[in-house]
Amino acid sequence: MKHSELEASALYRAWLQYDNVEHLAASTQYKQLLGQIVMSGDMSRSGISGTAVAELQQGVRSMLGLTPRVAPKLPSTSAYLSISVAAQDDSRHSQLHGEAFTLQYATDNEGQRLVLVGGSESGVLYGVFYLLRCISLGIDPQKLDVAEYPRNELRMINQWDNADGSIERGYAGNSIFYRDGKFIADQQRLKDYARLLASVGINAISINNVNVHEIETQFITVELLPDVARVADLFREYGIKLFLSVNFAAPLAVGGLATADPLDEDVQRWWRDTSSLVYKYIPDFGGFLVKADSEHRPGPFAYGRDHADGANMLARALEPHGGLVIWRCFVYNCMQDWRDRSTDRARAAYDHFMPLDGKFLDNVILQIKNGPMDFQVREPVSPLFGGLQSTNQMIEFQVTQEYTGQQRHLCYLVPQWKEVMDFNTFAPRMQEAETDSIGKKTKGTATEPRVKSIVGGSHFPMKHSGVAAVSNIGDDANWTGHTLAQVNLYGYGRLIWNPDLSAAEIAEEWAKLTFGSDSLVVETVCSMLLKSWEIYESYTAPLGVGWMVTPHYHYGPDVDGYEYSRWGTYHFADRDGIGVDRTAATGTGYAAQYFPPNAEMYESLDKCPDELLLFFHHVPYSHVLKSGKTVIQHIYDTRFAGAEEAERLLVVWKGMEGKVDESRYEQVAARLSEQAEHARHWRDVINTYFYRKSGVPDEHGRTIY
Ligand code: GCW
Repeated sequence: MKHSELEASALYRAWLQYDNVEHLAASTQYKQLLGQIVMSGDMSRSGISGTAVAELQQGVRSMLGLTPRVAPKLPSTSAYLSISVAAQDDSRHSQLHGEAFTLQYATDNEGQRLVLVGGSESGVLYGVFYLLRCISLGIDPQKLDVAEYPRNELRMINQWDNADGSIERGYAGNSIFYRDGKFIADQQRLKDYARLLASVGINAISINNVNVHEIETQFITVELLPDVARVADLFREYGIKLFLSVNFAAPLAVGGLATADPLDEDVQRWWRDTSSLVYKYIPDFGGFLVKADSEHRPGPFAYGRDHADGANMLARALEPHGGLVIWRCFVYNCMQDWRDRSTDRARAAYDHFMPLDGKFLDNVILQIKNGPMDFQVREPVSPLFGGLQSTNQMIEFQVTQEYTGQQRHLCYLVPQWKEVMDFNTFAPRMQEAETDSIGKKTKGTATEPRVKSIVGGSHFPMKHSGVAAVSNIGDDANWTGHTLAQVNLYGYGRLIWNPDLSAAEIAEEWAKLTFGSDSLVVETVCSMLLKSWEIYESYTAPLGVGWMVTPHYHYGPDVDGYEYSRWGTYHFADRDGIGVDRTAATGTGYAAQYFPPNAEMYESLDKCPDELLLFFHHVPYSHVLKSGKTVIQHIYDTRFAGAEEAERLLVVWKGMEGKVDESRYEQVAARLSEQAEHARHWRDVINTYFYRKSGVPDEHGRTIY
């Protein structure tokens, strides 16, 4: 499709539809207020401010049929929007954090105005997107009196794009960054992506897969840095910093050295020189993202060094330039022998990284997956949150639906992320004296030790912290394969801007921006979204056990697909029962990695929540759940109900015909119909497997094969 055709398509415009809203009551007032923009004289007209103004003009033109004029001083008209960046010495605004903004309506004898003040140009840009959202949602401008600030410092998206144009775990076409080993020269699509990201407050992006292959290893060389710099230039205009995933063995692969040992002086020098080179091309480069000693990626273990040695070596190279090392904790033995019952993959990240707490330099951040395994439909929260108390950290989510239906099934992930963010780790409070060891940012004693306050940097003292997630976009016309999966990218940005927003609020906002204000459409879409995670869970792997998927592809049921494999991913189902004993008393001891009372809760068969029962315990099929059902009956009932619910999603969506534009209606209908069909397949495979294993019939005598 040509870019102009894409731009004209509702699929492509995602939540930035900017349809005409002149029929909404608030629009008349917005038209009065937005004819004239007064931009304070000291603000630049290029860079992020330039972007903000261009976005505002484009949005206002499209929604209100009016192009605002921009002037540096007060207009003769009595209504306008004023935009400025807070001066450091202005006491009213000195509290404004760099990315924060205030947006207020004011009126007096002289007239009326909207006043937008950003803590920086980025704050202005976020304020502009906020205002555009208000116009689109029809919010009365006279009620505007907001002070918004992001709760997380780093709000990052990780592309798993490869230079050959493929995307690891991508379910929406090919890369918009690369094709056939080269950067795509036409950057229009990248610009549109930057807009989408900035509109929800994302401020950092790593542009290549954490599995760094041959060509991407050369991104940090003279040959390819000019290309990387062009991408950085584009994202910079939207307040987004660029990071690269690097290959820990780059000194060998491209540096001509005989080793990548982090303690070797030549290696250290090579990374120092390389970092200086990168900063010549990209003065505000964010830093390196590293997957080391994980799934066959090189790392410090090869040289008998630990991960602090590895990360700190890179950190020293980046430090003079203000760069960060984001070091992933996804480290486990992927060559496990399934016969070995003593090794537990769930323990791995904690076992590797806890002994290193406090040993990382100030510009290293550990990036920790939300759960201890790997982005399953249901997992407990990684015990590293709360465990690590003297280390910068960020949480990693997966927006791309690898194990959650691959954007062919509907699965709104914000409710899952919210559960994680709200999880109380019960980590004991830090002593004030300990707070100096790592940095100045906070005393770290004010909040409850929930994941959101830990990664938000307000609980423990951390110099840097935040949230990252694997992107779900590709070059499909609708970006995300399933049009409704756009909500996950939107929701990710909104949630990490403010983790106190509810999943329902975010869904509603997105539905209105995406589909307009028809309340039936909005309510229908929201109800579908809010149930979708539960529905997906109810026909796939039961009770937190995970992994019953086709090896490698991870789409579709294969109960024993990972059972006799090297990946450390087992359910141990036999004729009597199922589940993994991770208790301290009789199992792998994983449950003891939590603080009390979580440790006791998971350790105890009685207290362990049903949805995670099989993650922590091996139980007979006759075990009675808190719901009053036996495990086997729960498996049957939820699979039957799940498949029915999936079918109902389709039926409900069919009611949207004629209410949603045809392209999006048809696209979603096709996906939902595949989901309904596939959910029946899941139901029958799972039920049949457990019926054959256990020999226990369904109480209701339904068909099992
Ligand atoms: O979930 C697994 C994926 C791999 C991925 C890995 C990781 C990038 O199946 O494709 O590799 O996680 O997070 O590093």
